[in-house]
Amino acid sequence: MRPIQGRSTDGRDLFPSTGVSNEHASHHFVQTQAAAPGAALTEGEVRKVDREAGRISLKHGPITNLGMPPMTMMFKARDAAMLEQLKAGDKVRFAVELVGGQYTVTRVERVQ
Ligand SMILES: [Cu+2]
Repeated sequence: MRPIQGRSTDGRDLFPSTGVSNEHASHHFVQTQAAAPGAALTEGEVRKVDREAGRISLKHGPITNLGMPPMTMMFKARDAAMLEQLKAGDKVRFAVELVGGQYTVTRVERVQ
């Protein structure tokens, strides 16, 4: 096997100024977060509140401390009382942590 090189056989540069060299790995460092775990607030919208079960369904943006992409999913509320003021359609900011293997909303506040 011949190594892939940036030069053709007559010596000219095949990829003169694209910058597509061996810097690939460095891209990943751009996304590194320095925030304390569990501290970041995530934007979301309430889809459903189940006060009996102490659960809430949220359509959420990226959750940086958990590395989770945007989606709609069910969360456990750390305290069912947190859900009293909330209803479907509310815009919220919330914090999520993994507690006992469950994604748990540890803080939630309504956004006007
Ligand atoms: Cu999710």
